[in-house]
Amino acid sequence: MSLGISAPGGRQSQALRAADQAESGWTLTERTHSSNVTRMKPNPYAADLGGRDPLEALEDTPQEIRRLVDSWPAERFEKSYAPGKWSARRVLVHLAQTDLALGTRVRFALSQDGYAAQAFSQDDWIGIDDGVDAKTALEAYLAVRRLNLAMFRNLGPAQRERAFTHPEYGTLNVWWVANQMAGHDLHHLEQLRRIE
Ligand code: NI
Repeated sequence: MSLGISAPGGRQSQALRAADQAESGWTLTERTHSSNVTRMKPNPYAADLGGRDPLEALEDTPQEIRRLVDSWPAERFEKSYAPGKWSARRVLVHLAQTDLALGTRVRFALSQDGYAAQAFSQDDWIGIDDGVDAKTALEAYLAVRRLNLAMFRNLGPAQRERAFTHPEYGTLNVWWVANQMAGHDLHHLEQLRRIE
């Protein structure tokens, strides 16, 4: 099965394993991180983002996902990239939920001093919206992303550095979330590319 993304050596597979670990338990692995998040826990999807500008990736990846699945017949959305993993439809629901949750987290962080974010379980969340079809999930993801992208684009330097706390990640800032979201998209794009 083609992975769809070429990567030198074993770097990509290592990155995917680390991201899978982060995905399942929202735990963190130690790795280097970009300068704008120095002293913070590393973004678990940094390797997926690969040094790209997060704003550019946040704009492009949803469109890439849309183009990828545009011509899929309905039954393909029920297929998974690996045994026991989410179907394509659930991946799309998860992407929409993630933009809702993380976009909301950023808005709280921007508007409240000392904001303490709550963790959420992606496995508990997925069942909540499991009744939705793939097209609805995709449209929700694309629409909420447009809103979030406009928000991220509008942030000044102080807003990007606006800090909040997370029970597992510790002290983070708003721009860390932008990088997290951008890498997270690419992580799931890679999964969708593996569905035949
Ligand atoms: Ni995810």
